[in-house]
Amino acid sequence: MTSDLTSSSKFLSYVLRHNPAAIGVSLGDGGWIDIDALLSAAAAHGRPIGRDRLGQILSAPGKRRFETRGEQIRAAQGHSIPVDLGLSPSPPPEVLYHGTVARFLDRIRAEGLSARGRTHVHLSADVPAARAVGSRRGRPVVLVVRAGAMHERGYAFYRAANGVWLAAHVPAEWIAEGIG
Ligand code: HQG
Repeated sequence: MTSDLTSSSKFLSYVLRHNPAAIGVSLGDGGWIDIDALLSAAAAHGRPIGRDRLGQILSAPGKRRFETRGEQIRAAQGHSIPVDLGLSPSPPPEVLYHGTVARFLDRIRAEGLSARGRTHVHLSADVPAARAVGSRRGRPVVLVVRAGAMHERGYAFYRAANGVWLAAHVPAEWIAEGIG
């Protein structure tokens, strides 16, 4: 993405995941909002994003951060505000990965993975994706989560529209190992 597109995408992520009130809008059930209402409010707050640019953001390769439904849009995952995405539990692959950094490992080994500021723990289906998440904070460490076994024990997993896996919590005993 160009830096312009990235900047608009980050702004929309911020509004739709964390702070719709920043531009005076609120999200409906499931975190959806009318695209026109969103773009007008963004423009009124000095962040004009045209339909063309939104289309480029939506179709950009890589992580699909937003999903649309008719004339509505929402963040596919990553919320810190309470949004019920309405996802059904789904059987996960045998293993999922979580990208983090070394300084969090002691606490993660003690407490497991917690959602921290977000509504869910975020898990990736492949190592490169997890490594990319971890590298936002420094040298990445990828943890292997025994998702299949967890699921058999009754833990719920959800797959967001963009393929990110979500869980409420991953107790430490289900974290198998770290890949440096
Ligand atoms: C860590 C991005 C101490 C956890 C990504 C992570 C993702 C603990 C940080 C999405 C812990 C939370 C989410 C514990 C977890 N003690 N630290 N018990 N449990 N942590 O940003 O997974 O690119 O809320 O390892 O791609 O990093 O912005 O979660 O380092 O999908 O679209 O606490 O955000 O999406 O950090 O990232 P975050 P995350 P975008």
